[in-house]
Amino acid sequence: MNLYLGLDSSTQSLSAIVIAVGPDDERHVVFEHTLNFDAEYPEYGTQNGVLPHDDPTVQNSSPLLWVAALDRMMGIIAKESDLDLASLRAIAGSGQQHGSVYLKSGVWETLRGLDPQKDLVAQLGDVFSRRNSPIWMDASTTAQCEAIRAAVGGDSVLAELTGSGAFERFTGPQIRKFYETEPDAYASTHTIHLVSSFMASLLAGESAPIDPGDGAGMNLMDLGKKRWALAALKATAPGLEAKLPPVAESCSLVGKLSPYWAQRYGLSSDIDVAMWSGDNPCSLIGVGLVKPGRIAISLGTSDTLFGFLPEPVVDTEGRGHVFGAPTGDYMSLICFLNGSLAREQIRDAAGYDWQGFEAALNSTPVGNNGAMLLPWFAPEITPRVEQPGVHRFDLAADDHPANVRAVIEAQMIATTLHSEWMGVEVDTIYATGGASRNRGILQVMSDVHNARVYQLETGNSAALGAALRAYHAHFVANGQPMEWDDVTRGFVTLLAGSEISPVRAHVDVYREMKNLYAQREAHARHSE
Ligand code: ADP
Ligand code: XUL
Repeated sequence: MNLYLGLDSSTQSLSAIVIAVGPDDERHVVFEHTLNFDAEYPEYGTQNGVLPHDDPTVQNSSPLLWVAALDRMMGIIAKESDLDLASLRAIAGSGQQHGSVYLKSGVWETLRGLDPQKDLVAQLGDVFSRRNSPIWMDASTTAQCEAIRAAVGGDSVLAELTGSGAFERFTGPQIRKFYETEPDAYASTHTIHLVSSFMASLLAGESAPIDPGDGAGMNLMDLGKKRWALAALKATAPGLEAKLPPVAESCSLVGKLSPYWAQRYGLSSDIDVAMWSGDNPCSLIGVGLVKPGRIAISLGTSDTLFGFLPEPVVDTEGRGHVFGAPTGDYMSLICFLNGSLAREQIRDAAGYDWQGFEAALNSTPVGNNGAMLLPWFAPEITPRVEQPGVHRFDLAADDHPANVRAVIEAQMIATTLHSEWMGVEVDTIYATGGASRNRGILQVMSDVHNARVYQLETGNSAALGAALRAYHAHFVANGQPMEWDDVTRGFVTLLAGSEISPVRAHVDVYREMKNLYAQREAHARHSE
């Protein structure tokens, strides 16, 4: 058996999945574990993985918390699992996208000279030129987005070049804000990493490149050429090129596992560290979207809708993104910030647990007797909404069951309205993420999209995708490239009995409702 480890450093947790490939090609997931940040690391004071801040548009987390979780997870895998770690061949990972880590000069010497007797947190306390990392939920860079757009010649120029118009959470606007508000700290920054490349660097003990999947989430990378776009860098901050690691293909290796891990946890020093990527590119692999025609909807902290693209198709209206796919192709993505966040607000206001939430959803009629809401509990990414607010139509705030249905219908209608630019005829949707276990939600998804919906056997598609990328990269490095279908075979499997089909009468109700929703959405945004 050969083992491959996939790690997923997400907003709220660090997860690990180990896959095994046997001599007769038998394939199994042999280990899964999750460390929840809030619960396991109360000393960092995060709430849902985010540090509280007076300004609700500012959303930071602590890079040291991610360091602590990686150290603990490697310890759990090495000491508490029954895995035969002599068979561990490669590690890859997935990181929440857009988040950035700012490191002082000297960091790479520190990483190379780590003492395996001490934990990582004790040794890395002083390597950051910015204590906290802005993450993808941050919406505080509207002014910087404006400035970058103006400097490059408009949003559509930026989108053609980098795959996306300027978005608040993207790393470029975040870097510009850091440069503007803390110029000295910016000047003392030697390297700026993404969450993904930072975590890969910790494992390899050297600065890891950024892959085109996560690099495309920065507003800084030339999407076609897969290298830094100098015009975008110039529009962002001075001296930026020297602070960024290079871009390298997703299927390449960063190096070998550094001596720190080998000595601290008795692991072999011959384990490949493969490139990390963003959670959405990793999920693309983890749900088996290695060919065009199907989409996946991930219902996590945020909701995302994504699909494989053989060629980059840029959204000229600026709602969506195109990223590099780990296969070397492209992927389309739209992100809804008010995903689980909004569902949790409605659930908590009603005092339900998830079972109660699903029962309430199922007890209310399709179309909700005309009641509707716009679910902008926090500033929304798609469509762009700066001033949060929940708009209710023919809906009393204390009618809890109707609010449950209204939030789900709103979210699912928004996913179909805002994905039209991708031009994909959707007949099949793979549902993933924490809320995909809620089959009531999946029925609404199926009816709104008029498509069959399937769940996958492994819920954490980002961690699974990372493990599969480790497997692929290890073979590529050994001169034996594999077809992606061959990589995912046996691992990405539909959950038996999970198929949900659209109900014709419901599809008709939602077709009508979609138009009304679009009008109300447009009206609410324009009167913002
Ligand atoms: P992340 O984006 O952090 O990776 P996950 O994909 O792990 O998030 O999803 C976690 C979320 O799933 C939780 O915050 C919770 O809101 C949601 N969730 C868990 N179980 C259910 C359920 N039965 N119904 C709806 N939502 C659920
Ligand atoms: C994608 C996005 C989110 C994060 C969540 O653009 O912002 O999906 O990657 O982890």
